[in-house]
Amino acid sequence: PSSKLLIKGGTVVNAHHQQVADVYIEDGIIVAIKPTITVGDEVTVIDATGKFVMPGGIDPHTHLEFEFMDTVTVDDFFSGQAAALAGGTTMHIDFVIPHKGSLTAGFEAYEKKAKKACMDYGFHMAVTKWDETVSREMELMVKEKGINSFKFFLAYKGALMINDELLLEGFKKCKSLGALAMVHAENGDAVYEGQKKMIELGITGPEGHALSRPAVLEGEATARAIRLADFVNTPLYVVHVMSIDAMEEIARARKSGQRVIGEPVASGLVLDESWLWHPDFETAAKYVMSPPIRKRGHDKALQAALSTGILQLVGTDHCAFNSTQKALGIDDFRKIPNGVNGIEERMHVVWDTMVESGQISAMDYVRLTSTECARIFNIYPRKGAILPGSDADIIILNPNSSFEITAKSHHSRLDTNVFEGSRGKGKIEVTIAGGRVVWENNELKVAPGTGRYIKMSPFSYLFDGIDRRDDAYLKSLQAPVKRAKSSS
Ligand code: DUC
Ligand code: ZN
Ligand code: ZN
Ligand code: ZN
Repeated sequence: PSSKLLIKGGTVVNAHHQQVADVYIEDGIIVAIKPTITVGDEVTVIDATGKFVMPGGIDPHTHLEFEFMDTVTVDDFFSGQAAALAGGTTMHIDFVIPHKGSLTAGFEAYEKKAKKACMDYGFHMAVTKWDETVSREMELMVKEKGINSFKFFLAYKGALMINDELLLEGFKKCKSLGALAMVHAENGDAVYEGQKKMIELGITGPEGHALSRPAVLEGEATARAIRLADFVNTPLYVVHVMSIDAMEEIARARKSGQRVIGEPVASGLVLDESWLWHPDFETAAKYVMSPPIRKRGHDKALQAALSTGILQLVGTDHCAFNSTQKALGIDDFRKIPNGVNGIEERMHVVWDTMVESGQISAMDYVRLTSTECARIFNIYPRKGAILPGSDADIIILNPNSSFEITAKSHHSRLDTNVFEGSRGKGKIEVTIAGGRVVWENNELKVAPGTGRYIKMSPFSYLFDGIDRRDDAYLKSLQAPVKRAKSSS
């Protein structure tokens, strides 16, 4: 296959501009975007007339080959990424989970898992305990390993959860490193109590999952994390915003000028809680994720928040457990592995619900699915744009052809799909990753080992000017008021 590609006649869409143009690619890099480009016959030409040519999706939130809740997700760095590419996503950022509390060991384990990568990827890192070693390891991760974001869990008591004291230490460390703090925001103590209560009441099915972690607990933890981030004066990224409660806390903080980013996920934008009451365990269990999918109404509110700028980008929390794994919780919803799919569906779901419905433009779509993520994690414009010099990660979306989502035809290893039966206009017909056509005519051409690790540097634009804010508390640490001994 030629390493030279010309995409002809499509509407090239960036987050702030669109135009009908040709895009010329050489050796994995976008070389030129011009109204008309003529090339020799050594160049492969793709006709994109009447179609959108857009930056490939970047999924900011996935869990591939994740060891969680006594099992491991079925999608690894190959199958999960292959699925992503078939759905128009050309990069994702996965979460390194420390190994027995060690960030370094966790990172090494994920480096190994990612050897079979077939698309570019980056890493966030979770911090699940606090001591001097963790503090030093965070510094090492930022300075040498290409990590610029750390996630803190306020839920999963007894496993990943940390308390407020550690959260504060973590926030301060993030600030000092220029790294972005992220939170999983649910009140883990209250969830734990609620779960016990449900079991005592004999509610052992998946509906107990929804009942034990109501939206108010997501709102509480979101508000707490936002206020503590304000106290430390560091930017905050709230992962998987599932409820109006959490979204409104983000809206309020942003209105006051605080740098808070909110990430809804594909499932939360279109699904509703009623699935958890489904009489068939297998059906209900596949919708178990945390925070839970909420009542009808939250989905539409999250869409609206995206279209008005309250929320900034869309992830998935792709965390794939099949029916056999979900059945671990047949007698106790607390043992149902938490997680739903989305890495392959996100781009179609967002196009269908947001663009086709007229809520946002094609340019907004690019921003929410790709550009904003690249900016936040400091890899723009290498990623997230169709510009000369950017990586050739590109999708061609046909607004007039249809897509359909079903477990029978998807590329994930899952035996189910929470978006089963969804259909709509706007099929992603071609995916180009690193200058290679990897998805065309409903065929995947991927090879393990072709994906690259994308290092992410600290000090993104989010931190610009952060220390100019008047911050009496922090200043007082440096210059305590000196008073003469009182002599009455
Ligand atoms: N929520 C999930 O549903 N799965 C993975 C971890 C998480 O926070
Ligand atoms: Zn232009
Ligand atoms: Zn989470
Ligand atoms: Zn997650």
